[in-house]
Amino acid sequence: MRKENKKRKEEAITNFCFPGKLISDCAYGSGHINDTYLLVFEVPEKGQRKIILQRMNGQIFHRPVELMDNIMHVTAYLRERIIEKGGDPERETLNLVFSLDGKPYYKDSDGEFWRAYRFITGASCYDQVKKPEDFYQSAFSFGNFQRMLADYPADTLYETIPGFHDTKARFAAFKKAVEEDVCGRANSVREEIEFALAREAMTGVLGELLEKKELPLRVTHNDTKLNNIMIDDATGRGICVIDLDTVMPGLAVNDFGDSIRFGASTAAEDETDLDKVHCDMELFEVYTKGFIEGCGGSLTAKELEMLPMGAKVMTFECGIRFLTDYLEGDHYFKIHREGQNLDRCRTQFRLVEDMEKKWDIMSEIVRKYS
Ligand code: ADP
Ligand code: GN1
Ligand code: MG
Repeated sequence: MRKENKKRKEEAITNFCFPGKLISDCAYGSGHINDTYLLVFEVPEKGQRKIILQRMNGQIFHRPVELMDNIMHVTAYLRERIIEKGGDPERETLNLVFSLDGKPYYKDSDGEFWRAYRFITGASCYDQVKKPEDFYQSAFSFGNFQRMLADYPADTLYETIPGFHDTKARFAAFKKAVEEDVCGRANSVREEIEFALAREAMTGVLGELLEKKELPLRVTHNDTKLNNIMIDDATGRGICVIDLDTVMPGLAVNDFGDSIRFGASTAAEDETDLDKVHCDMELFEVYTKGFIEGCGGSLTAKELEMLPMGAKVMTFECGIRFLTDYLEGDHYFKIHREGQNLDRCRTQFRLVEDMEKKWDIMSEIVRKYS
């Protein structure tokens, strides 16, 4: 019989090289994928030490050893770049804690994979933009992350989720979910299904440009939500890019777009009052400026031109992923209430509609900073 989660967590905790005595342990953060815990240890003569412990989502990440190999090598590479620039590698990149048997993960007796990071102190992650400066900082950090990894040997990275931003494949999966309708939910979401079907054409745009080599493949983050950046509490600067599960070859415009869909929205991702959901053009501008500056002149003319498309396609893709998950019975994204994935889908589709209306303004803003 499988052990309950608490027992597995205890097993994991005793199998990492953690300092001192555990004094508290609680669920942490608002990610949709992994189970994250904050552990606090009391270390004699040194005070408290905090650790982030995560149970990696085995339903989603089928090759955790390869994934951790990516993270170990990418963080080691970033550490060198940060040191070269006189930065602080303890706070500006993730630092793995190894297991007692010297691995960057621990596999428990049920076959679940756990990993641990030293907690980055004096910094916070935000689920919504409180002040535009924070959004600028996240934009600069994600752009700079890409720039720092520009010479990283991309062919050594494993593809942790094949076809992660293959929007066409995501759309095919959505259509299959509608046809199969395993939960009998399709009839109640006809409007959303029609909305998606009417926009199929956009799913091929970026993939085709990549195929024609009009957009370059780069090492990208691929999950550039605002809450995947740590912002220094004292200086207000974006200090560390976290959540490196999906660092893989990808498109710069997708990294830009995923940030816009989450951070430039005037409402939460699961807001139920759609009248509150807009794509804020002031935030769009702030992010555009920060991302282009963070990339330090490395974006090509075509990439710059396609930034608004990245925003629209990433928002649409995320919407169809939420809708697919709702139709399939909510097995991918964690939910905390019935219908949450449908609500998430609806906000994304509302944002897509709003971007369609604001297309000229978005293009104008991008031109201003290009
Ligand atoms: P998920 O893939 O589920 O989104 P994340 O790796 O993004 O998981 O972690 C979830 C949350 O945990 C983050 O949003 C952040 O608040 C916190 N977190 C993760 N790593 C660290 C760290 N090294 N130091 C401090 N907080 C962290
Ligand atoms: C997930 O892990 P988290 O919560 O940062 C998802 C992203 C989605 C996002 C939607 C590995 O991100 O792709 O855009 O939810 N991550 C994975 O909020 O699927
Ligand atoms: Mg996250």
